[in-house]
Amino acid sequence: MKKSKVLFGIVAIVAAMSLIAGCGSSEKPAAQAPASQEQATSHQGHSATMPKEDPMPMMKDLDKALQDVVKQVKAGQTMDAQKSAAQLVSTVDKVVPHMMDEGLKDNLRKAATDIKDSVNSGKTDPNALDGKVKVMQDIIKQTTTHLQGMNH
Ligand SMILES: [Cu+2]
Repeated sequence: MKKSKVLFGIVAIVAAMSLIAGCGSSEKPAAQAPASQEQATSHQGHSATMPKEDPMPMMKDLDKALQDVVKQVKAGQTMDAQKSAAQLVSTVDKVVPHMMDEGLKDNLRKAATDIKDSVNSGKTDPNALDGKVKVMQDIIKQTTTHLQGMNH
């Protein structure tokens, strides 16, 4: 009998504590409400359909993969260059869901695919690649600016 009373007491305390904790945590979203409302009305906001990840580190990956492709093609490391080019395209696929500009999406995809196709052909002329790389770098810049204009 005594044991069950003690047990009941513990249950009551735990229940009271979780109630208090519940109150505390429900205050936070209320305080943040104005900010999220602002996001909802902005057309440039990070939409609910987007993956919950920051695309900015991906832009760095994109830059890195592009530099790797250039280095490896110049060094004649075709296999490595093909891997880096595949990395370039898969990183683009991760960034694209965060973009809200259809034209820019297409340009980014096309620039990455162009480089991949060129590297995969096996006999990439480094000079011809330079032109494609410059195009890609310019689009990466535009994409970074585009993504910075959103709330992530
Ligand atoms: Cu996003």
